[in-house]
Amino acid sequence: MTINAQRKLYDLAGADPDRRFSPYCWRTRLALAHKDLPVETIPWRFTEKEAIARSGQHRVPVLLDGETVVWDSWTIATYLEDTYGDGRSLFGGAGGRSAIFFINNWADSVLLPGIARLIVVDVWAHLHDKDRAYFRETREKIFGMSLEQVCADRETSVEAFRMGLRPLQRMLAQQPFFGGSSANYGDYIVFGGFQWARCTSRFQLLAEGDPIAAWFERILDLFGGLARAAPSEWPV
Ligand SMILES: N[C@@H](CCC(=O)N[C@@H](CS)C(=O)NCC(=O)O)C(=O)O
Repeated sequence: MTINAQRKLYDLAGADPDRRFSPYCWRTRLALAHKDLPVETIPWRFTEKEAIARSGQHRVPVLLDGETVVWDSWTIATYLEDTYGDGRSLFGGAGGRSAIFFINNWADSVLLPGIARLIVVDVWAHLHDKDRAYFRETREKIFGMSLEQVCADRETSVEAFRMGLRPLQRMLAQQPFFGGSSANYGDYIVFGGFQWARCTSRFQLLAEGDPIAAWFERILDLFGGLARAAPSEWPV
């Protein structure tokens, strides 16, 4: 069921408006595709705060669904599940929703900060000129050092990052998706992190032969190759 054809998503972009790299926006784009809900994506830059001011906050994704304004990727996912309940389920029921909420929190507090430490300097390089000073200033404040320093030892620090991926590697060696035989919102949450890296950095996050890479390719192929079509820095 489609309640409104006027559906728009503010989606973070780099200097190239087609380079959409936000890990959170990818969660939402895949959730919309999973529900078979068409959307117009609007390229948005970090400093274009007034464009999303009606949401009352300053981050994307922001979804306009007719008159309804929804922000925060988890809130959007639950909104889509509850509003479009007759579409394919994102969570697979109440138990699935609770378990995937853990994945959401793990991704936000462990996976994304881990990836950020390996690629943040490359993310900066892809930004629109008008965003570069803002991004550098806000992120250097968070890290307490320059973006270049954050990534300086990445050839070494990637080993600890990869160790932290073991539960994911073990699971994906046994089953094709978080959702079992087909993808669910847990897959899209974690995928968003790796897609962020794919769209901005040539740094190799995964070791050769990692089962995560095969899973990532499977998600790239979903929905007619929606995510694969995004400009990428990874070898094809
Ligand atoms: N909890 C939010 C986080 C969204 C978020 O941090 N988005 C970033 C882009 S990846 C943003 O808009 N940042 C704006 C800024 O740093 O000013 C969600 O899940 O949607």
